[in-house]
Amino acid sequence: MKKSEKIAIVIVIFATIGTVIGVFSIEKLRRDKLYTAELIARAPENGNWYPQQLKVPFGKEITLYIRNIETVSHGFALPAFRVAVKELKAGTVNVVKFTADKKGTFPFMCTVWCSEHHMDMRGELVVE
Ligand SMILES: [Cu+2]
Repeated sequence: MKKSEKIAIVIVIFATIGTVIGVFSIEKLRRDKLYTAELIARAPENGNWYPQQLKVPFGKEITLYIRNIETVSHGFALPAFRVAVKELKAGTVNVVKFTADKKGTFPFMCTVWCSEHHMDMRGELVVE
């Protein structure tokens, strides 16, 4: 084997390894930005939102699963991040996505008249 052939083989091996490492690095960076959270919707007399104070890390792309475990509809609004679900139907899971791009404490609330205590069906999102 000529010296130039050996060099060519080494270059191909390094290029292949480099590509694989590059792809995995980009994928890891993308995944590091993702964060998943869950919220349970219940009327105040049945325990209210759980957790009532939901903490998420700053700078992440949040996927929020909102599970309505009751037999009545609820709604969801998180005005600071322009996120809302008109109706969380009884027994369903709804998914909303937003970027937690500001730190602080932000209210979220139910937007469907679900019980006489509906106005107390509130919680807060803490981005830290
Ligand atoms: Cu409600």
